[in-house]
Amino acid sequence: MSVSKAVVRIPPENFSQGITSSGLGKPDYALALKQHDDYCQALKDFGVHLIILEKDTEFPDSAFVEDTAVVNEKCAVITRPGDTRRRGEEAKIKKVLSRYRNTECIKEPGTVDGGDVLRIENKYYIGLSQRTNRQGGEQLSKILKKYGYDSVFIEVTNMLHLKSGVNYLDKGVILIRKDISLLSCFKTFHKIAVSPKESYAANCILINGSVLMPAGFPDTYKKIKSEGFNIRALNMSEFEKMDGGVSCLSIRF
Ligand code: CIR
Repeated sequence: MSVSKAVVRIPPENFSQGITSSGLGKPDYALALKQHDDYCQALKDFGVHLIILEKDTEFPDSAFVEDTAVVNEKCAVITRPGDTRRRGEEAKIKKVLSRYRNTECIKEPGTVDGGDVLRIENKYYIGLSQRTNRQGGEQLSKILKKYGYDSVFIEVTNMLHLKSGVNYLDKGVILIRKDISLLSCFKTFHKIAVSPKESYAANCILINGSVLMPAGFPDTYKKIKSEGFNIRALNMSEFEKMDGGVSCLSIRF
C-alpha cells in the first residue's frame, strides 16, 4: 500500500513532561528535535508529502500523532485517547484530517489509541489494551465495517500498544516480538521474530517499499535485510525514553 501523505507534529518544549514508563531518563529536547527532523526527512526521501503541525505545549505527548486517528483510503476515524492526559489532542487532528477524509469519531465511554490499530491489507487488528477499551474497539470495528474493512480484537498485555509488539511489513511478512509470536491470529504470516533484548525494534513501518526502523538493533536489522527489504535506520533514543517508536510519530495515508 503506498503512502502519499503523513501528518507529523514537532515535539513541544515540554516534551519531557509526557507520559512514560520506560525508566530511561529524561529526553534531551534538542536531540529530540534533531531526531524528529531526521524522521521527517526520511519520509520525504521516500516520496511522502508531509503535513507538518506546529508544536503544541498544551499536550507534551502531541508528537505521537498516530494515537489520535486511524486513516485509510475511505475515512479518518478520530480516536478518543485512553489516557486522559492526552484527551483533546484528537480534536486538533480532526480539523486537519477533515480536509482530506470523511471523519468519524470514537465516543465516550469508548477509548482507542491509534497505536493499538494494526492494518494488514484490508483487515484491522485492534488491540484491547490499557489505552483501548472494548467499547472503543467495538465502535471502531463498526465504523470500519461500514467502509468495507473487517477487524478482529486482540488482548494486549505486557506492552503499551499492540504495535509496540507487532507490525506488518509487506508480502505476508510481520515483525513480531518473540513472546507474542504464537498468537493464533497471526499464524498464517511469515514472521520475523524480535528477540526480547531488541523488543523496541518490533515497532517498524514500511513506507513505499522501504522499512523505517530504530537504529541500534543489529539482530533485527539483519533479519529484515535478509527478507530483501531496503532499510533506513533512525536514531530514536529520545522518543524511546517517552515510550514512542517510529510508527507513533506520523499518521500515514
Ligand atoms: C504515551 O504514553 O501516550 C506517549 N508517551 C507515547 C505514545 C506512543 N504511541 C504509540 O506507540 N503509538
